[in-house]
Amino acid sequence: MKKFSAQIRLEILKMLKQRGFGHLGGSMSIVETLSVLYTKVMNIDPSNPAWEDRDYLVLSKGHAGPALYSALALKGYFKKSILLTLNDNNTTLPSHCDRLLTPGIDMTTGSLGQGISSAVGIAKALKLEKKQNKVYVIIGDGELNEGQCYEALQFAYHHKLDNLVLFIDENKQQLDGFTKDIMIQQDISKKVAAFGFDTVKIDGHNEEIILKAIKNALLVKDVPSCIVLDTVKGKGVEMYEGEINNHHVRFNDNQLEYVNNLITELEEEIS
Ligand SMILES: Cc1ncc(C[n+]2csc(CCOP(=O)(O)OP(=O)(O)O)c2C)c(N)n1
Ligand SMILES: [Mg+2]
Repeated sequence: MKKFSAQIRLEILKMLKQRGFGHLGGSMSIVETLSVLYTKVMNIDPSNPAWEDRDYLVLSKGHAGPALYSALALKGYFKKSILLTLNDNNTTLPSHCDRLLTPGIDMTTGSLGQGISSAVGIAKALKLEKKQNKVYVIIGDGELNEGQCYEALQFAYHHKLDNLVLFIDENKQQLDGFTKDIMIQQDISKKVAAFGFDTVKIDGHNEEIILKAIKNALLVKDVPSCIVLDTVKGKGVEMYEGEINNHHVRFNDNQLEYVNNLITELEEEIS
């Protein structure tokens, strides 16, 4: 899992380097979660992305597309070389996730709050069909400012969606600042627990702990689960970790050199 995390991080950096800019912070904070889901948890068939028995992943914080695209390419949903077309005209990898363009993307996202609503709908539909598929959904802490998220939480509890695992990426930052300065959120875990979710808060950068939390979540019956991920925005790219402007970065020459060095380090670590 650790190696897969490093590989995802490496691919994100290569994509953003090629483009010269991109959503770095929120991509890096979910690397370990994606790594665990795609190596140890999800029931998927990369050669058949539309397989009807697959588990679903909805990346509600759709701007973190580069992280998910990297995981999908590494799993073989499409060629790794396609990653370098991020944001190009006519690319299959737009900056935000699009289910009609990219193999392995289960829901189009980018308008914050809407992905979690789609996810609870998918989970309800699967329940109605008495199917065993699981639905994983990742939202941002800033995204929680969208009231629509709370409607989805109510819906998930009311409909006993124990086939749903919600991840909240609590990296304490959103687009242009710290969540505490933009909209105080108090204790996110307690809030989601108050909606009836089986909720835990864990280190979002430790693969073993994430795996254990997911395994526990899958044992819960009759209520949905939530795993609050204590994370660092920009994790693994020290220059940007927790930095106020790390949401969408545009590299200058110094930053590009730094990224190049990090790419070399990661390549050595992986080989
Ligand atoms: C409905 C909606 N409002 C505003 C935006 C613009 N926007 C894009 S990302 C972002 C911040 C999101 O913060 P968070 O959910 O914490 O994401 P992360 O820190 O994980 O990158 C905002 C406000 C949007 N995409 N959708
Ligand atoms: Mg955030």
